[in-house]
Amino acid sequence: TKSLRDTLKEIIPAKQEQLKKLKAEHGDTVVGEVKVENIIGGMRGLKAMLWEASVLDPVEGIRFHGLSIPDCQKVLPAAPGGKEIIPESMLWLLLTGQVPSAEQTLALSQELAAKGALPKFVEDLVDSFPRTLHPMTQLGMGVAALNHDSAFQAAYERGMKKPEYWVHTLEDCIDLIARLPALAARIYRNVYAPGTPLAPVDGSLDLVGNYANMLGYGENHSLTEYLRLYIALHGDHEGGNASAHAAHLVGSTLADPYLSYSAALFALAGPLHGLANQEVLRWQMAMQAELGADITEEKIEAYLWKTLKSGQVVPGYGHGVLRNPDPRFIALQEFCDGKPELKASPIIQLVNQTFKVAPGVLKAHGKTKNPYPNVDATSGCVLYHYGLTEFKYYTVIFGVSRALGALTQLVWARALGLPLERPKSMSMDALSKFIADS
Ligand code: CMX
Repeated sequence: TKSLRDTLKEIIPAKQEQLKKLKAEHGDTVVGEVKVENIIGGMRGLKAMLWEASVLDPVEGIRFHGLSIPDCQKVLPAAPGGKEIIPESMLWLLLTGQVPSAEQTLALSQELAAKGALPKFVEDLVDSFPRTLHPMTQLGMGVAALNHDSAFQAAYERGMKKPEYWVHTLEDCIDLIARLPALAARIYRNVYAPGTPLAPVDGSLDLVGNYANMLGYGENHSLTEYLRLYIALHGDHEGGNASAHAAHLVGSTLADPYLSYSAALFALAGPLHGLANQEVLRWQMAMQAELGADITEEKIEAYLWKTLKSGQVVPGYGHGVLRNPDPRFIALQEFCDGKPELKASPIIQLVNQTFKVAPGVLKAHGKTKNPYPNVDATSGCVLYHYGLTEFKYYTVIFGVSRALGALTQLVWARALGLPLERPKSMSMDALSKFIADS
């Protein structure tokens, strides 16, 4: 059976050819127009980036190399003894566009486990952080420090040739993905259970099996399966979202994958992006506390209006691109529906009840372009049900996941020789002058 590296070696020339042809034959084809509202509106909707692994349709949601989430759930291999997609099979799909066999997935799990231990100086660095430093800050700093061992950077200093770029980038990306669970679990231990033992990476476990084990939840098969699905599903959401775009921008300077991905993590740490799942839980719990035991849809509706009238957003609802309920939200809801203890959980029931009411309220409110839930509307609440109640840590789990897509793109950016990103900016005066002159 073919290895990941051989598979990539085989498919890269055709992709390079495709890009060459696009550039030579269609370089001046017009794809869209740039309006003033795009320039002042966060470039929303502008088609201006190349991103290979996934495409987000506003109505259907994300597709990974053309496969929808339900398609992936049908064809991507699970962990031995599990049912849910795992990050290894998702990573293989993202990188190659091909569905790996169970054997290929297992080989990747074994390679990641073999490379999963942290260098001692990174352990010491993370152990030196104050417990009060936000876990996302710790994760970003830990990832940046891992560039000490960057194969890309070392090869660049030696003077490697361009066709070699992707080879060393891939090695860094694999090493980084392998080390994320040990880094993220160490941060969890240090912040929430200092002084307690931390399991070493176990060569017989898959990536998330190890992560759950190091977090201290190795015995909880149901939570481990949830984390496998969660981390696989959050892996990529096309290129324009803030974390993926940050990695792409920094990577375009030929900064190594560790530095590029640490930039992505700091974007993910913002409340409008990855921090939202933490915000959702805080908000749903405040709702639960205020509404008491007998929660009706009328009471939820009144609470939603109160949130909106106080000038806050409804966390977990709305999206920069999506215009339908997020299929990742639906997949996580279905995971809960299949487990009686999750179905009976008060916090999951509250998420479901809110889902029945919130779209109507947001439509009546009339501001958001998408009145439906995004994945964050439920993801943190499920973690809470499982006893993983440390809100501030949730974005770290998202950060372990987003590496799959952001790092895949770095490999492809190097294989395709994509250039430094450098859009043109304009001042308001320059814009006004342009409008007056045109
Ligand atoms: N509740 C109330 N108002 C909302 C809203 C919500 N959930 N979502 C959007 N709006 C408002 C916006 O604040 C904006 O108002 P102003 O015109 O006063 O500035 C208006 O509706 C139009 O916004 P939009 O074009 O629909 O949405 P954006 O693309 O600007 O923003 C997002 C998208 C996700 C930041 C926004 O919907 C939001 O703040 N949602 C709540 C936070 C959240 O769930 N974030 C997680 C997103 C998923 C992720 O990236 O991880």
